[in-house]
Amino acid sequence: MPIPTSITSDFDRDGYVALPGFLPEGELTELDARVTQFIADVVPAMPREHVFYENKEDPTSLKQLQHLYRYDSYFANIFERGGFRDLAESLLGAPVVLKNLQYFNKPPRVGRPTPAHQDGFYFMIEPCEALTMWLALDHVDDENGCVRYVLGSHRRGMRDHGRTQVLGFSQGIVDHGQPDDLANERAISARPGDLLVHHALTIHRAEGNRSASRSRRALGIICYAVHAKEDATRAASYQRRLQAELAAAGRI
Ligand SMILES: O=C(O)CCC(=O)C(=O)O
Repeated sequence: MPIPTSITSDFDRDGYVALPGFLPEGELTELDARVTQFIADVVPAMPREHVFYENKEDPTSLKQLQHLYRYDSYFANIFERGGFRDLAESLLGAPVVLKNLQYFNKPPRVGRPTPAHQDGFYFMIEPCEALTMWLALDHVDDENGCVRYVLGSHRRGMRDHGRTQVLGFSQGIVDHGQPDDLANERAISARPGDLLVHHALTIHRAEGNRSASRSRRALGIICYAVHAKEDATRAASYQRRLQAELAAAGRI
């Protein structure tokens, strides 16, 4: 599928692009039903390091799932079928490999903020050529915690990150909130089926969900350019340490 050059040039300039109505209505309805079914049928048997709750005693506080495509081929197929691969390859200008398919929610009232971060810090790849596609499943706005990007931040290199206490976002930018970060931040509202795409160096964050009744669900699809080499030993060792720490603290 050819991708209009205005989309690639906006992505190159801003570090993100918003594509309203990316997923057609019928596919969105099916996806929503599949997600609901997955949560009911598959999640109870998933390993705890792939399932995060705001409060693990409360199933309604589910906040994040990792690697859905490993558990259900429907989710692997949407990457190939839904135009996501073509889009990612056009934006990165290279063939890509699918690395993760995540579910994010910020449950009403309890969904906590997402710390400011750059995904590439987590990815441990060289060169840092990767992107995340964030597909809204709900109406998302300021009240329930929309994604906020720092315009053009993908052109200013990797910032220092440090440990946070936010489950699912263990690293955040230590000095975020500089005048440049604040002046260039853009809050992106979205409707179900809208797609946001950001570069792995783009700074982004989200507020918590302040609404009393509206969830804030999304899928996150992560791709690396095939030539981006992962420091797999370092990444696996970080994951092992993090999971041991979270398990010891009773968080997962
Ligand atoms: O859903 C969020 O709050 C943030 C998601 C995110 O950081 C990402 O997809 O890279």
